[in-house]
Amino acid sequence: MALISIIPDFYPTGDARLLARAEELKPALHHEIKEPIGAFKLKERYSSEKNDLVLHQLPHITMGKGENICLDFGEHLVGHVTLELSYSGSHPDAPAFLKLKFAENFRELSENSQEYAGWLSRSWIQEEYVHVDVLPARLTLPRRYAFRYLKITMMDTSPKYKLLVKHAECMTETAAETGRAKLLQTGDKKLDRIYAVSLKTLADCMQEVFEDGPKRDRRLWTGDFRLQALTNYVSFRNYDLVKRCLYLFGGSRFPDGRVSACLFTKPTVEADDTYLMDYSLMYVVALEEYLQETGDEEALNDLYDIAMQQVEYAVRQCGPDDVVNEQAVKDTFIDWGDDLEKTACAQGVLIFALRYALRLARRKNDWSQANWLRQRQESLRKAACQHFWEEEKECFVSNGQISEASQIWMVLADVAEPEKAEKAMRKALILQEGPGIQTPYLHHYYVMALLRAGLREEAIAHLKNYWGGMLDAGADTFWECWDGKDPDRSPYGGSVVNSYCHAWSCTPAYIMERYLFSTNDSED
Ligand code: RAM
Repeated sequence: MALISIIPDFYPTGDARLLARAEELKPALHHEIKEPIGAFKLKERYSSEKNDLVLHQLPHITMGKGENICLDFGEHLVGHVTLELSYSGSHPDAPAFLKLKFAENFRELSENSQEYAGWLSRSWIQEEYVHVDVLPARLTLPRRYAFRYLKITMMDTSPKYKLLVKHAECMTETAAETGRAKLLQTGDKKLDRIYAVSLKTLADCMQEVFEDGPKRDRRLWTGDFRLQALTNYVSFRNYDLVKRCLYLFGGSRFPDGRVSACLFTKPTVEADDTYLMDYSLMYVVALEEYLQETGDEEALNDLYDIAMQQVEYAVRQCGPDDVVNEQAVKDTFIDWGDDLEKTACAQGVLIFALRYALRLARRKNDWSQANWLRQRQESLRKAACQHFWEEEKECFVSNGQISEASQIWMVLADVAEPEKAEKAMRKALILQEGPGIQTPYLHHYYVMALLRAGLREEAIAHLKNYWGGMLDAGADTFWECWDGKDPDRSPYGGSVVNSYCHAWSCTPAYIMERYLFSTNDSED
């Protein structure tokens, strides 16, 4: 499924006051200098076989035409790279022509990007061709990269000299105050590591906004943002960054008031011309959760109407039978993959969001709105039960399809009483066929639905299997998509553009802290 929305003559709104407030909340970035902890050569340019090098000998290893050196920084980094280059032999009589490839994980390093033929732009692949006219040189690259490995390939020198890489360093960037987050000790090593890696994932995505991924798309997406905000509350507690993002989304919207699925901040703040109904509803959820954390009256007063607009728009997408219409289903993301029948999911997300909208209305003492929201919540819930629950199958069925996603969103929406919710999630646990779950985004909601149905052990097991599976496959930060049975899977037609540090994958820390190993009980 290619998610490309192009609306000709799209002019998003610009609310100067909200955007000015967002600007005031822009975070200071924290920096550290990091150096490689290891080096190796790939046997062939695109092979996964390597020969290790001794790091302290690196400044003396000469590189001739066609040779490569890979630097391993030992952890995932986001920042700006500087290389100190020199030469051995005669005075260079021709420029050094290098290819630099940054890779978030080892697989990506050895992939040949020329073979990529997917639908997302190949410009996301982090590689550069560089000419260095004068050696020695100190080369600071203008782009910010997200990477653990850097492969330097000598495309050409001349017979008179060879290249030396004297030194390499990265000045990292993050808005997270990493010292503020404590690690969790559960007594289970795998869970503890999952916790630590999910915080690292979040920290690397925390930049001037909550980015979805520092390699790609490097921007603010509503669905990712809600999950980042939650994990941030149990770790780095940067409330201003959450508030800034709420104001940004509010400050630039569709002309009819809808919150966009994602937003650009440069050169100026501008909503993207992509609307996803479930994502715009997550704005409502995220605002309410932010207020639960902070009680921030200013944000409530400034953003309440915007939140209500999202709900009202979505409610208008329901037919006379109180079920979401075809357009709403088309506008709903839920997960990657073409095969998922999303009607039950779209209905579920809407009912779920109504719960949060209702809390907002109560906070605001807006009682007529609260009344209306309650009625809509109840009628959509009843309709969902009638429409999607199938007694003989003991689960929710969406237009003939049984999927994990439908069970998840019906359960999170509290559509059925607890026994039915448990049956639905037990069905999800044993489903063999169907569209499956493609991304950590839906895996997050899967774990939440297991917990809501009272299946705590199953939820823990899933955390360990799924996120633990990424660790076993070498993750330093959690990935945008992962399927242990098909490690090459990509929603984009080629895994070289996948993001290997992806915000929507950062929630295990939140789940463990708020639901599994903490004394603080939370309602949702
Ligand atoms: C991709 C990104 C982003 C996600 C959207 C729907 O472009 O992975 O994180 O929210 O899709």
